Amino acid sequence: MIRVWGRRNSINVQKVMWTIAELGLDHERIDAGGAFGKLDTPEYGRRNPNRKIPVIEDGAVVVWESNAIVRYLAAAYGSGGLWPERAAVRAEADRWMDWQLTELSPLMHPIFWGLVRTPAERRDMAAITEAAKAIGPVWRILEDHLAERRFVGGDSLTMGDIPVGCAYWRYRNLEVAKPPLPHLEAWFTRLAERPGYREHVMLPLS
Ligand SMILES: N[C@@H](CCC(=O)N[C@@H](CS)C(=O)NCC(=O)O)C(=O)O
Repeated sequence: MIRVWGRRNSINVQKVMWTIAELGLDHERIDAGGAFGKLDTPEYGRRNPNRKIPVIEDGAVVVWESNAIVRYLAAAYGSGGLWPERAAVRAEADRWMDWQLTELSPLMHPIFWGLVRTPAERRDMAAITEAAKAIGPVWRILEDHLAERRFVGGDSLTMGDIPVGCAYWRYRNLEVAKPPLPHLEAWFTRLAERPGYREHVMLPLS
């Protein structure tokens, strides 16, 4: 049984929970982080010295860093599915996972935190507007990629869809100016057919 530490409104926990759902793995999730706390104990520090969520325990195996957890689960339990067997296909999936962390997340962060987790009177609207303007062309890169594919890695869902799929749910629900993204919307419709995406990702933003 896999134990997941983390609250369900964290995007990084959502990546892990959606992956677990896709793989049909036996699991339990323990609320931690945010209002749930629990990250300051010596015991938690031994699990993750960064004192962040998510962390998973799979028997004696402990993994932190959400995209590393998704890769671990896909490799251990999803070979030929979430984890493409061919290295070239796997690299296609893999790079969009790094892209989410390095290109998308730094721009998503000020928009999401500004609009969702900051009271209206304390919002830095200039910073939000600037990040929203900058992120449109970044999303357009994935938009163009999906013009010729059903999923990020090709014809079927792979681990590559998971981080960007979680980020896109947030983006499409944030009230900022967006460029037209018809291929992303078509891909989103395909993701929304998946019970694991609906249950763990398509939640009200909080
Ligand atoms: N790069 C890390 C980031 C982890 C992270 O920043 N987690 C946030 C939640 S998304 C956290 O632990 N925040 C402290 C808290 O929730 O109390 C990952 O992808 O797992």
